[in-house]
Amino acid sequence: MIDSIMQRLGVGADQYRDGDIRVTTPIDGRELGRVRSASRDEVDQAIADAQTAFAAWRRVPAPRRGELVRLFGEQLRRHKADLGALVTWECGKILQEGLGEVQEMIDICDLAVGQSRQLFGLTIASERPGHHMRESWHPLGPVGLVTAFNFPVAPWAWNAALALVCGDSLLWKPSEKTPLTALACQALLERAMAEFGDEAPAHLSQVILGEREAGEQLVNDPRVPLISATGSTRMGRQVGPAVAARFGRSILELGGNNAMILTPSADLDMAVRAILFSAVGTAGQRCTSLRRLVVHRSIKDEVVERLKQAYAGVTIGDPLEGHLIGPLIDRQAFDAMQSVLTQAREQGARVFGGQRQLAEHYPDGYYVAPAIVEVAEQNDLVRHETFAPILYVLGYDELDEAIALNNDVPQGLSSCIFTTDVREAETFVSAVGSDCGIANVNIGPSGAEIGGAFGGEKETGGGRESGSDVWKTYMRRQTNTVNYSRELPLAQGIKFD
Ligand code: UN1
Repeated sequence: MIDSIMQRLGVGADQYRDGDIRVTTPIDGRELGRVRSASRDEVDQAIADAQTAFAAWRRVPAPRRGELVRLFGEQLRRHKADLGALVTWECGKILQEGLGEVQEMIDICDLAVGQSRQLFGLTIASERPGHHMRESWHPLGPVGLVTAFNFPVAPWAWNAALALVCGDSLLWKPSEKTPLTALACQALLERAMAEFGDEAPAHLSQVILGEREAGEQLVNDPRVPLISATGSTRMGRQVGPAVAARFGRSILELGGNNAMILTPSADLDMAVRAILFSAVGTAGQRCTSLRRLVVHRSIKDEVVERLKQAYAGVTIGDPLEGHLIGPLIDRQAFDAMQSVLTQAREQGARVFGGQRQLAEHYPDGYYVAPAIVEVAEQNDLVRHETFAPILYVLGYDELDEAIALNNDVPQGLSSCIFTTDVREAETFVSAVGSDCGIANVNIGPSGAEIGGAFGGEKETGGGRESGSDVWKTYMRRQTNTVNYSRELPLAQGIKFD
């Protein structure tokens, strides 16, 4: 099955049949392939090659660079079904979401193609006669991309599509849990490059397979001016300072602990559907997954009851076969979830669900019933991100209290309010409302579109990816002052003779 998919995507069996990294599917723990870690010297050479590629690529006019991304988008359209299925095989998210991830890639390619004709700078009024001032945006250099297992392809594409139109070369270190999808994306990009012709230099995009050391090497190398890393806050705590220590730039997309405030005026039918998708979707393994429900005390019992009913109706099973919940990524994820649920019980929380499912059928697949955990207060357990389908429920009386709870966690990625009261909605998205990078009204916290800037504050890392003016991060800004007069007036009126 995997072989025919890989073949259609253009990945030769030699690339995934042999090596030190064993790739398994979370569906049933079966081995999908083996890949080889790059050695230190190979990573070093890859960085040198990326520099050479950059030197050539930056000379290609930006709208032409956009043409390469357009061709890549065409490849993705053509191979959406296969790549989406491969995402499901490798990380276990349900097929609908695997396909959704590929759609996000297509969408960002479209955005980047348009952007390639709009890398605008400003013209600025000079205080001196006969002078022009302007801002130019130039390509930056090789971009190092570190991605996580839960979204094995889309975040790479958000960065890659923009970086390519901005004139940068790419070095991608995917999660060691999901290297096959990375090889597939690389193969599709190489097809687009072949169609595009010689203007696309060799090594414009490279995949570096390996464990943590390979990523560290990229992060520490001054020849890589920008590191964009998605993963845990623990990983970001190492990447951020390491890149800063060499004055590099980083985009960090780290943990989230996303809340929904559910008010008495909310449309509860909509809210329950939104909670279900955002808390249970991707088996709770999105950085934008809903983890905390802050619900008004007057409707709390009713909402919890409705959620329990909704949870009971969700089917759990093979993610390729139309169920709504697939497996967790691996045993460690399962153990971490169980340990958190045990602690919650010990602290007196009321826990619904959370048990392992289908263990006889899939001894090496970790399927779980999603859990609802009613807690009395927002303690350390709740404030910590557990990458599993656990939804904490907290009550509130006044909106201020709910907003304070929303904000009183170390992370600051996504958030939302369900209300039909315009005062409440506008307060939530105002300067004194949610402190997150994403704040939604009557929409869950996950499933962001690529048109906006994606990312969050505090321990989420502060990075932004995708739309809005994020392209600027992949370029270097240059301020130009041009004197077209025959005089040499100094700024600030200084006389120097
Ligand atoms: C992630 O979970 O790492 O907003 C990214 C969303 C997706 C991206 C999530 N567009 O849920």
